[in-house]
Amino acid sequence: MREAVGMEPLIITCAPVGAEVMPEQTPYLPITPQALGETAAAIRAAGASIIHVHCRNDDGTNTHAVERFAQAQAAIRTKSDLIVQFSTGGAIGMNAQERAGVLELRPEMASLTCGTVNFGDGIFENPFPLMRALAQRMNELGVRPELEIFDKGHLANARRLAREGVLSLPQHVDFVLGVPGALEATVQNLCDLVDDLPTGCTWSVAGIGRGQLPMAVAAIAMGGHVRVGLEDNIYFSKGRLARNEELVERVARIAREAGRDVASPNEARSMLGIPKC
Ligand code: KMH
Ligand code: ZN
Repeated sequence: MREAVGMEPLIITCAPVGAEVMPEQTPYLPITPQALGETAAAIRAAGASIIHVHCRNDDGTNTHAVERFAQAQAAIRTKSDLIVQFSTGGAIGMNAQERAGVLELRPEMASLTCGTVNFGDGIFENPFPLMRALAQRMNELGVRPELEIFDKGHLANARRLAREGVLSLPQHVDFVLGVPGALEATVQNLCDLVDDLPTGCTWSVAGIGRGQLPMAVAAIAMGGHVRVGLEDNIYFSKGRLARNEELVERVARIAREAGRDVASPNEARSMLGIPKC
């Protein structure tokens, strides 16, 4: 582990809405494309460089409709220079066509979950044929994958996809820790995953619920990157609901106080090998 001074600037990803949190739980979810655009401007000002996008219908229910993602992409682009990363995970139960369809809009990045996992009482299904299809379409369209790793075996699955030739390595990896049914959000688990990373991969961590802040602090110290946002955690502190920009701003402040700069979107693009916009 290197000293904070001299580490790469911190890339902060914000996942502002997700598929599972409902408007009854918090008033701060960006539901419409316009709200996603406003959120993009606010989180950019707070220090984010990547936005991880899910979409909702006007009534707050989840949707993976290509048209809605196109509107969100346009709104985010109008309001910010953030790296736009679409979810291909969608929501539990979504079929492969729905999940893959949004890639046709050629976002700069898209998530690629690298294995099936328990997800609360449900199962987030990611069999190899689906992973291959998503990875291949990303290759064809020039979309950079972010490998979503919910469990340790998912890194082995990514290496298998690479051996098969459908995924090039290294890539940017996001460890999602603390989902009920998957790997817990502990510093030991994070260290084990980082030790097992394919050579040259950059990494971030998304801690779920109360794991969000401790995982962010650990990543800042370890030289990794951080994802925050209401998709993963709706609280700023016990009993106090968060706004997305507050979660980003807190991580940026802690990083700077620890001697680590915060990356702009174009700095993040150059660190991740994505062409500047
Ligand atoms: N909503 C989860 C079941 C992703 O965006 O790629 C999956 C998810 C992962 O959110
Ligand atoms: Zn997501």
